Amino acid sequence: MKDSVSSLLGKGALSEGRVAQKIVAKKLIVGVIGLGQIGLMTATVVASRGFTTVGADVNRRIVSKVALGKTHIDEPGLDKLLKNNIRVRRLSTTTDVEQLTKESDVLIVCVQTPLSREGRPDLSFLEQACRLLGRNLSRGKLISVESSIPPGTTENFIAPTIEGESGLKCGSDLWLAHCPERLSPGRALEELRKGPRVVGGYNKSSGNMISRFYREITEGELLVTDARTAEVVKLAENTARDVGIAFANELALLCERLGVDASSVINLANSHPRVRILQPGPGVGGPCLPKDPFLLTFFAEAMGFRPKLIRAAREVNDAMPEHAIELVQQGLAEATKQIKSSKVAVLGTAYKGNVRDTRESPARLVIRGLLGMGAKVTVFDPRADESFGAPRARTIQEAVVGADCIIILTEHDEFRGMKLRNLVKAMRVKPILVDTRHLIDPTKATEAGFIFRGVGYGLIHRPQIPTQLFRPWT
Ligand code: SAJ
Repeated sequence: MKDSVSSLLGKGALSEGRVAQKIVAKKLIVGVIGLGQIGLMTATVVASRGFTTVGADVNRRIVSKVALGKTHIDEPGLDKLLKNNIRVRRLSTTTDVEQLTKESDVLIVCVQTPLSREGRPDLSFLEQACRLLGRNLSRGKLISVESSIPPGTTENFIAPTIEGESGLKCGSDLWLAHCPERLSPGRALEELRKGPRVVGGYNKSSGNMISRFYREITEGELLVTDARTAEVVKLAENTARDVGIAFANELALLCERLGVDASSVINLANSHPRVRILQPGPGVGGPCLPKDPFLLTFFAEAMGFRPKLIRAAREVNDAMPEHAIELVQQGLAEATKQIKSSKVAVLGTAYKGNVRDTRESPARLVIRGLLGMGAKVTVFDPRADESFGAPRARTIQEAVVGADCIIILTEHDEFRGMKLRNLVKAMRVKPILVDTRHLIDPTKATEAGFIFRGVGYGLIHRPQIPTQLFRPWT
């Protein structure tokens, strides 16, 4: 590459000023490694900001698809933005990471960091990417790792791997930072373009240089810190949400026991200016929340720290699909029906509302559980194709016809305005509605003829609280 950063720099000290000028002038080539959800959206947004961008993936099918301007990811606005950038040739794709590394000035690593079967962080994809990078690097490159990684990974794993392969020194021959991705499926492009970003530099100059690059990508604030802090920040964000949801779920179970409606409790409590309780549901899914608490705690645990709250929150959330099944059983018991001979219509398999993503969706466990108990299950999701082994219906009506029970698992907008009386008419006698997402007004459901159950809905039965509990001394 004639005017690449490395050729400009020569052998002397890295010149931050000259590279910074090239960043502002968008004269750098950006290589994005990994064209999964994060990588593809990142590459598209970086290209749309005016940088010549190349996306690489080992999966040839994805690479050829993206090269034609087609996406394998369902994200509002992505399709159009990708097509535009491919058309004007600002974005291209390759399977050749080695060539990409040689030609790019900025490298953004977006490979997956899953948990292994034994629940350990699996950094093999990251290691492979760092080795390939290291073997093909030259001085003066900017490397940003966006993948979620356990605390200490940049310092103790990424930098030594790159240095070992390249013979270059991170922080002096090249700039390295961990800039955790922060995009929520459904509004990801907006968050990439406008959201604040944390830039965790391997050293001070890495943090400064790489934040200059992100300055050109997002209009949001750039918060520069060290790499290990950034690693903890990312995982803490999702763990805090997981713990918050676990509180909402436990509160919902408590309200069911006490004969109170959790939905009213949460709305009223949230009128307090410093309280923000999240929503209970059928469990926590998606690619991040079920995994990130383990990435956060795994190494600390190996070093002798015993997390209590974080682990308990995971247990509470993991138990919710089972509770959703219990609500179906409760409803069927009230209708004097057996689960074995019943037909259950499941509405929603996506892990959250208004997306088609079903990764780690609680619907998987609910559907498998119902099928395992002998129920006949039919699934309808207006957005997701996955049905977790149950037959799929094409419409709500088709799913509910002849059903004994409906269970709502995802808060898609399509399920909000359902005509309850029409559903009742299509179902068998004593129809049951289980709402795990607080989409349906329980009074309206009962008026329409349903036996109603809901996560956190305790108004079915308000138990007498034993009087001796109030005066244990008498
Ligand atoms: N959920 C509830 N109750 C709630 C909120 C969510 O039960 O009040 C459930 C959802 O239904 C879903 C799961 O939690 O099953 C996760 O949904 P989410 O919207 O909380 O999170 P994700 O996985 O779609 O995206 C998260 C986001 N993190 C935070 O909000 C802290 C996003 O900003 C991150 O970029 C993303 O993880 C990521 O990639 O790390």
